[in-house]
Amino acid sequence: MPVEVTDTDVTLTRADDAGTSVKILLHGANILSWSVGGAEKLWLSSGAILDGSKAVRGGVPLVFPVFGKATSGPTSTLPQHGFARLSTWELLGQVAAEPLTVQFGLGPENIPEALRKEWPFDFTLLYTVALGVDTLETKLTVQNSGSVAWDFQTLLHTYFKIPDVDAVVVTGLTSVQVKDKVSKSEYAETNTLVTISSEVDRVYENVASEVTIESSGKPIYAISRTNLDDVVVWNPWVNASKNMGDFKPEDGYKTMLCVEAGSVSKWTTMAPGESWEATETIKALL
Ligand code: TA6
Repeated sequence: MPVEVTDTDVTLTRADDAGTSVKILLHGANILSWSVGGAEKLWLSSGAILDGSKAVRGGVPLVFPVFGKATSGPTSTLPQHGFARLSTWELLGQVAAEPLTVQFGLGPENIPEALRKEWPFDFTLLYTVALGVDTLETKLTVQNSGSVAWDFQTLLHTYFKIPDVDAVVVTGLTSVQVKDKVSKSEYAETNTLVTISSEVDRVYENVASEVTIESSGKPIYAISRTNLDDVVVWNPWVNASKNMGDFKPEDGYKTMLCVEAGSVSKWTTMAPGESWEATETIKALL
């Protein structure tokens, strides 16, 4: 069965490519697993809460309408990273056979009432997930279906599974302006190969190049984006991992790296009736 649907999740399986599948939880439209030829490409905490009571620790959480925590404005009373990952999305159906593609939708009626009250705007989100032979393509369409303008940020908070954090580098970020949340500083990235040897929490702004993740000198993921100009790189390392109850195993930081495509360094304003679209395509190279 190319598309299997349960009460809580949807699984796409490529009939002609053994072991190539993607599983999406309806809660948050959170991709939980992406396997290529039997090899898992995403990191999911073994302590992840999947019952809809909390954001999922791992896979690809979807951040909307705010990245992080705003200190002012209509999103300032929303939880960190907004409500999209805290809401149950609707499966709208299969929309293509090759690549094997399904679409999910979210509107005001789908989000928890308490959060709807905090952000009372009319909107529609359409989230499309396409499984290729060795690619995972996601597309987010944001629509203002109301009569007043509102602003948003969005990001795909992808937890990549990596062999060894000590052997990983990220390329494509040279000379990019950085907002570093660990050192609380701003600077231009001077390294051609960004390595991870402590807690990293950086927003790379306006990244023009394709970004790749390499392990032991070999590219393992290539990330291409449209309309997602920023890239967040996050690894919680030892202490922050310990401080997250759902981050398991505690040394899981050694085999994960978040490289997150987003539009977060500025706010995008949506006029009534306006539609906005962004895509991310991840290619597994090994
Ligand atoms: O994307 C990086 C980040 O903003 C970090 O600052 C850290 O908070 C991470 O997201 C996880 O956030 P969460 O709300 O999922 O615990």
